[in-house]
Amino acid sequence: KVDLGVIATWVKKHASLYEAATRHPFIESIRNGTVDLSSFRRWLGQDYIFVRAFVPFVASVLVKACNETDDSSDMEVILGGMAALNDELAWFKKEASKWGVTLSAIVPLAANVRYCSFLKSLMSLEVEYTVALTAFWAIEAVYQDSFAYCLEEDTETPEELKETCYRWGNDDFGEWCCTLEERANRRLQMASEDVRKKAEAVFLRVLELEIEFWDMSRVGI
Ligand code: HMH
Repeated sequence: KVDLGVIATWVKKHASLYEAATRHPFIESIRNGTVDLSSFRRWLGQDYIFVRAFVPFVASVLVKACNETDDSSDMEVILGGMAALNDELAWFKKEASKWGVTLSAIVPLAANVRYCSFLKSLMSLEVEYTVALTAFWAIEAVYQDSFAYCLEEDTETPEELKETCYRWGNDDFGEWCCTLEERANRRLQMASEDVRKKAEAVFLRVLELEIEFWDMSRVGI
């Protein structure tokens, strides 16, 4: 082990923003059992809209991987992520009916609209594969880190929210995120300084958008 990967150095360098995204008051409230269920329901409905917009973004990363990378492992890791999104959409429908949330009636709130347009901008052919791959990692890593935190020992996470936490907080998803991080690190290491700078900026933007996304759960309370 010589040194940290590029991504680990960024997480260290921007630790306070990373922590704001992964230890948000909404996540803390799930973890300590004080979560307001209307906030949870709002998050659930908004996240379903987000995931629907996330699918074409991930597809665009897959296309870039097939066109640009020398190594087929990238494609396989991204394809694994896409397959998981198929289950995820089905899960949202099931979970929404359990909580009495009508998905067809959800209107995306401003922060969600901003996040979905950001995803759209990343789908442009002008966005380098390495930059898009880094964004993909960051988006998944924030959820993995946040929900795994709610499943640690001696937490008060309500029983009825554990399945949600487990969806992103489980160890297999954690390992998949690590693999994705390694794939992104490999590309970042061989990238130009210019591309590395762009990828770092995109990482920071994802963190900001994730914070605003969690903030949405608190609208009106
Ligand atoms: C807002 N970020 C948001 N929603 C998600 N479902 C994920 C990340 C992870 O898939």
